[in-house]
Amino acid sequence: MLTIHGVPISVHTRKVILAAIEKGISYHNEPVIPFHPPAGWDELSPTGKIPVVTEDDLTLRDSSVICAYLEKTEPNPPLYPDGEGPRRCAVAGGVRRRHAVPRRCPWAAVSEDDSPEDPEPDDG
Ligand SMILES: N[C@@H](CCC(=O)N[C@@H](CS)C(=O)NCC(=O)O)C(=O)O
Repeated sequence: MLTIHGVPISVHTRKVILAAIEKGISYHNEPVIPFHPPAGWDELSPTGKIPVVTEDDLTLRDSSVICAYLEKTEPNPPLYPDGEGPRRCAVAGGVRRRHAVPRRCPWAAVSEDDSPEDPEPDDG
């Protein structure tokens, strides 16, 4: 079974947990707090960051890498929309490149206030 090391208060850990739940993948959550890590944590996470996923002899670090792995392992339901444009938006939103994401992109994890230089669409 997949073990997700990290605590859900971390947005990156939460992202991985939500991906697993969405895909119906069973997991065990090992609640690692990065500022009070367990012994040997630096071997699992050389950068000290959460989340880390382990499964048998596999160790994955970085939430986007982990989500890409989950997407391959269990393609349904897909985490990313179809089509090049929406997919680019979703990936950019996932890494929170706030000002690089157009406001109209519905998949981007940005609020309207985050894109001040993106003008309102012209209604006319
Ligand atoms: N790019 C990483 C970022 C992970 C990250 O920044 N995790 C934070 C918690 S949300 C962390 O572990 N911070 C502790 C530290 O930097 O020492 C990912 O997507 O997994």
